[in-house]
Amino acid sequence: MKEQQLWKHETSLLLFLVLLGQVLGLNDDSQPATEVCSTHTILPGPKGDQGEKGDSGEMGKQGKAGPMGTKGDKGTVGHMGDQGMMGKIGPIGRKGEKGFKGLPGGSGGKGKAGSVCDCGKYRKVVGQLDINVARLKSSIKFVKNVLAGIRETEEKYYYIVQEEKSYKEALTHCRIRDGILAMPKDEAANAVISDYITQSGLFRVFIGLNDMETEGQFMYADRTPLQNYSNWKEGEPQDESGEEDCVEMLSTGKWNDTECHLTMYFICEFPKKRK
Ligand SMILES: *[C@@H]1O[C@H](CO)[C@@H](O)[C@H](O)[C@H]1NC(C)=O
Ligand SMILES: *[C@@H]1O[C@H](CO)[C@@H](O)[C@H](O)[C@H]1NC(C)=O
Ligand SMILES: [Ca+2]
Ligand SMILES: [Ca+2]
Repeated sequence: MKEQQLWKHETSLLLFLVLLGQVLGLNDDSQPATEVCSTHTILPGPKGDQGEKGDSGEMGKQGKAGPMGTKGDKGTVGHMGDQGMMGKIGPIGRKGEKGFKGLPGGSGGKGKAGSVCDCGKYRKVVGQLDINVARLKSSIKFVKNVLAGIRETEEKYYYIVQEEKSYKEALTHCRIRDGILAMPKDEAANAVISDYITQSGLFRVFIGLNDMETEGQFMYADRTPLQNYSNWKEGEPQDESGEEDCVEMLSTGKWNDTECHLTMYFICEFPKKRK
């Protein structure tokens, strides 16, 4: 039964092939129908082995961009960056307030002992020169001032020294210049001195009169006592404290006993040399 069916099937296939050959015009030439038909053994062979795997195809076209994805989660904190460059120098600030005064420094060390070389004698000379220069300066100043404002009478020159000194310093000042604190021994001399004080714009000067030796017994700077002339201010001399032993002349020409340690201007007198 099976063989019959198979054969029937084969016959159908053969007939199909003949018809196919006629349609394709194969009968006339290379593939004679007789040859095909000559054998009845043309049967389909067993299924061949699977063919070799084909070459891979060309790369396909790039696909279209997909839709935007959803927002991702927040990332973790990044690493700390490198330190930046140093900034520019700022503008100059305002001047600060003055600081407190510093503590006084310690005293300096003791100096070295002086050398015993020959320079010693030169030092001595230089030292003496310094003293001489200082004296000369003082003398020049004195002379300058004297020329600027001296007063004179028949017998004397008067000069008001405008340096504040105590009575004793004033005495010395006049004496080292070969003079003496002025001693008004008469009306004329007293008037010259008082005019001089007024014209100098002063109020008082020391004159050469005191009672330092015996209280109440006034003596001139040349140790002569008051005799026929005096010109005390009314109420003077008044020495309740016992400390007013020197005398000042006021610009009015009046005298007043006052304290010797007070400092004020004073007037010197210089005798004119007899011819
Ligand atoms: C003072 O006066 C007396 C008599 O009045 C006189 O003898 C004497 O010489 C005068 N003294 C002086 C320094 O002028
Ligand atoms: C007289 O001297 C006294 C004592 O120095 C003084 O207090 C008084 O003011 C003086 N008088 C005059 C008018 O300067
Ligand atoms: Ca006195
Ligand atoms: Ca007095």
